[in-house]
Amino acid sequence: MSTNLTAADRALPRLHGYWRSSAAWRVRIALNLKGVEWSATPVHLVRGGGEQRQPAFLRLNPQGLVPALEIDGLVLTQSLAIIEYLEETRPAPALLPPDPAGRARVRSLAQLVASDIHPLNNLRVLQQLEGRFGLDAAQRRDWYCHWVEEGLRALEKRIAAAPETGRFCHGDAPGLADCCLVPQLYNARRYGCSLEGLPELLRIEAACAVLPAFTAAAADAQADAVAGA
Ligand SMILES: N[C@@H](CCC(=O)N[C@@H](CS)C(=O)NCC(=O)O)C(=O)O
Repeated sequence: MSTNLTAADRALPRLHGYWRSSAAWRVRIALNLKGVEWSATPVHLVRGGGEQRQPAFLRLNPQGLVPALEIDGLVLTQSLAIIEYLEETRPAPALLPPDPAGRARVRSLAQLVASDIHPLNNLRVLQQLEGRFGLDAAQRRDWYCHWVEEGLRALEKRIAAAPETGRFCHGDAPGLADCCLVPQLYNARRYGCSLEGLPELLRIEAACAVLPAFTAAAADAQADAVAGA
């Protein structure tokens, strides 16, 4: 890390996110696992058409998506890139295994969730399906659960079949893949998707749920969480 940081740079890392955003949630878990103190700036994704689409946030991330993390004088976006940055600048505890094969496996599990399941079900996609193509709430839910269930079934097969799986997705310490799994399961439940036939994923979720880094990162534990929403 640079030694020429200004006072502002040395301020607490600031995570611009939303309590129920699974991408922001991944970063919250990673920050907590690494023991990085951080502060939250909520970006309400729905109110007034979405604060992520307002100029103030677009200046941080022209893509109009959370999370954005201000850290070390930088503004970082894309949850997996942010977590990789944390891994490189704050290596302990490691969220990726030491061996290339292990790292490829963990990144592959993480991307199964973050690159293949999540983008199909993002808010802006659901809003297009509803507003432009006229899907009703039941059809939108069908779409959502189709991709979640298909993706999680594949993830379950990969986790169940692999000797590298331990108490967590890879070995006995939580890592990048677990950061992605936990929020995705929450959102699957939120939309009433089936979690049948996913014993390994649910076992790992339960192992994560007892860790303070995960409980503090949970959607409902965030200051901007809306009870019963
Ligand atoms: N690939 C991005 C995805 C970010 C993303 O899709 N964030 C969602 C919340 S989970 C968002 O900001 N959605 C706002 C919208 O769709 O308008 C990442 O991993 O950070």
